[in-house]
Amino acid sequence: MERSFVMLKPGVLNRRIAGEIISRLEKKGLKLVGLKLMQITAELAAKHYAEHKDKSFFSDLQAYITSGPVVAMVWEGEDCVSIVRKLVGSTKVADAQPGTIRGDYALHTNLNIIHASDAPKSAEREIALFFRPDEIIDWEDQAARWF
Ligand code: 3AN
Repeated sequence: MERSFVMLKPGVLNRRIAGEIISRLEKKGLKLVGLKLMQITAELAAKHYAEHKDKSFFSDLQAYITSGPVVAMVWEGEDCVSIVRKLVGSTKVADAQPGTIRGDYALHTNLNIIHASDAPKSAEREIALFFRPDEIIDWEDQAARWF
């Protein structure tokens, strides 16, 4: 089983669409094993987006991601990382297909609503940044035979 780190960025709570987005991941059959509301610090944002620290959009990205609460989540399932990336859609919102989360809910790339790990290795790193091991619940999935 693979895990992915997913984060609903600030603005999602303002728009009252957190439930709708979480529902899309649930309906796919993925299993939610970690969930919390967090106010991210500038330090945590810098660690999370370390690969972008020299990009022109980094300061805007850091300011945005720390501007309000985020919903941090860990999802689990077979091929979870790539499946979630497909549900999320392209980074550039103009390329994000209708039916994907970014395609349906985001108009601006710098406010593209949701983060999802891009590879299993990044998922491990990001989960460790945002969650203590005891905050992830390895619950027994009675419905597993359906998915
Ligand atoms: P993704 O979130 O799809 O993995 P990354 O890692 O390339 O994409 O970018 C991280 C975040 O930085 C994006 N979610 C978006 O908020 C922001 N971002 C990426 N590229 C741009 C860009 N060209 N202009 C503004 N913001 C960007």
